[in-house]
Amino acid sequence: MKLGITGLSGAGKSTVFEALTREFNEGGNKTENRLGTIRVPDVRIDRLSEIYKPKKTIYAQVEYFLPGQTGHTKDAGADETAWAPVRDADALIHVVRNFPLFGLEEPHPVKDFMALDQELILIDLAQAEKRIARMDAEAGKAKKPDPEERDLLGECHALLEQETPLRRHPHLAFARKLRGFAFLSAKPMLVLFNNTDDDDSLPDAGAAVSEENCMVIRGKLEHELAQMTDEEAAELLEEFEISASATDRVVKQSYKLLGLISFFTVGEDEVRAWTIKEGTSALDAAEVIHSDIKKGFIRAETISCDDFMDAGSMAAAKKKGTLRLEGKTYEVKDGDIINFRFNV
Ligand SMILES: Nc1nc2c(ncn2[C@@H]2O[C@H](COP(=O)(O)OP(=O)(O)O)[C@@H](O)[C@H]2O)c(=O)[nH]1
Ligand SMILES: [Mg+2]
Repeated sequence: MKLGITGLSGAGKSTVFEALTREFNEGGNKTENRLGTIRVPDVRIDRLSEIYKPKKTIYAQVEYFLPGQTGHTKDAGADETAWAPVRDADALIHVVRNFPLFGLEEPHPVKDFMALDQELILIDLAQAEKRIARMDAEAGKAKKPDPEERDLLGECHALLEQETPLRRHPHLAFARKLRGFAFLSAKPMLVLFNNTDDDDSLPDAGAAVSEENCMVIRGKLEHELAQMTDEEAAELLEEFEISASATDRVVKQSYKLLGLISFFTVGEDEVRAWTIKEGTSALDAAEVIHSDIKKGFIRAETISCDDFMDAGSMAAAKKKGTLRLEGKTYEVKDGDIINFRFNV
């Protein structure tokens, strides 16, 4: 699962990527694709690790992908090739410039956001149109095209024509029959307004972005913070009156955007976060750890992290009845601590 970083040229994509991943590439090759894997901060794992003092502590991770593009430039039109690198991303981070940059016009964050969003809608529209025309041409033939797919595409087409991104309509965005199209506007999106150092408020955007997932990041400031020692960073945080780096929030939000949650396994050897899709059953969660655990699944000994912290220990939790046995079909919740009982 990875998030593709997109945005107009000069929006701060490279700056944000480096702040998030802490992988710096000063004066390096700007046209190379970059992939960064980083851990998802989680206080629950911090606490569990303090309690169990394991040999290893493993956090969940997310991946960010920065295409080594020449970039989207204004007035380029709906340039499909510029989007090709993020086609297979599971979600998009759209970085929007909200700071003055020498050589570029004054920032117009909302206008910029909409320009690029419209581009992605147009590309989807053209793709849907082409496929619909093909299907309709084949409708009279012996091997008829799938009517369900045709209906879904018709729905997409109508929405796209009204400049509505498909991500607003989950039944289309997640439709199995449309998966092969990898529509760009169907991908979950986080809009990151990249502000100047002394401004941490969302731009006045009105209705235009009210339905989007929006966050503010001060890219340059975060980029500096990411290169500092903890003491230096603390000083800067104080100076700008911020309680914590925004990158942590962005990373957590990214994980959520992908529809991912964590369950935990604990012990003296290892405290570990495991990543699953929201809605995953205990049986399928078992497989994430090992196929044998799924095969020999008996029960999932389960407690929420909060209940565990309340009880103080597994023994106390058992007495209180908050440590319980769940079966194969139990839907695992974010923050469950699970011990799978299995038989091979
Ligand atoms: N003042 C300010 N400058 C920034 C910020 N983010 C990026 N920049 C600068 O804007 C320029 C373009 O940034 P870059 O990350 O290369 O943009 P990209 O083309 O989207 O990858 C660089 O000179 C950055 O140092 C920011 O938040 N504030
Ligand atoms: Mg760049």
